Amino acid sequence: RILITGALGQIGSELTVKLRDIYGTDNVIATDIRPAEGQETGPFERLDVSDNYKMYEIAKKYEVDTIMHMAALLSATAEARPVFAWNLNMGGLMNALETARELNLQFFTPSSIGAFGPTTPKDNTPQDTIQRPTTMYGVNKVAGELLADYYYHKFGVDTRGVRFPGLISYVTPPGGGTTDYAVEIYYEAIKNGKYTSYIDKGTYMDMMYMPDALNAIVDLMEADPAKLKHRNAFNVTAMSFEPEEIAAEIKKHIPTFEMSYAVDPIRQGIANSWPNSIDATSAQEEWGFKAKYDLKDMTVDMLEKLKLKLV
Ligand code: VAH
Repeated sequence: RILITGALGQIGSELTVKLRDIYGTDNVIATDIRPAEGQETGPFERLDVSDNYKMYEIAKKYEVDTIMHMAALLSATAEARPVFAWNLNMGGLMNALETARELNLQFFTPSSIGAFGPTTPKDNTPQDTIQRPTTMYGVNKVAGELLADYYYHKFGVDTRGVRFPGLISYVTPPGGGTTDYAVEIYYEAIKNGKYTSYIDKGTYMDMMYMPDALNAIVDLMEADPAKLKHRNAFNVTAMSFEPEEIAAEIKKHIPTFEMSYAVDPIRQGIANSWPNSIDATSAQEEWGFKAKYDLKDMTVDMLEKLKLKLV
């Protein structure tokens, strides 16, 4: 059985559905600080990840063997509320790791390309390299990677993680991220035929379509541990693009689509501190990571699904 924190979030909401398809509805316990409000499609519990006692109780009650800790504040929100972000992101992670240690659970939590900073090599960023991020989110992600590795080496907890790029999905929009423009642009293209980007043209960032992200989590968690040279966390990516390129891809389907720019200095500053493209060789070699969707395929699917959802 699997316990998911942040199950109503951008990744958590789709991860819950995916895992229930694979392992059975009653074997996936969804939890979130927010009420499910009738979205329940299986076991659901209210959980604020700052409450380590309740987290332990839920894990024990359902006799889970795995915890997937997805609850966190994303980069822009964390930058606006750094102390709150530290307390929630690190406090929640520590509680999840302690629950995994006490109950001997397998453990997953995502890191991010945000774990890299301005002094990290920007192109084809290696798996093992300098990590001195200049955002609170990045500090949380680097500390989180080190803490999860510590729990593996010190206590033998089977911790695993990936550094996700910007994730694009049509189900649950992200909240408070820097890469959210690459999700918003599809919604706006369908609804209004135009989009004003807060990220400037020429700003390359790694991205991935949600189906590939979900497959990566399942593949990593099911991988043979003997083959893992790394644990927290693997670089994974599917594509790298800048706003003009995603706009051009949308224009192939909506020729009248108009792109404009109103750069947000805060989120542009965060984006500038991140890599242009990262190298996913370790994930490919150690557990067979492979992304299926590129910008072309993702755009076809996003526009098709959003047309059904929005009109
Ligand atoms: C964010 N979507 O923008 C998240 C992610 C790599 C980006 O960490 O903060």
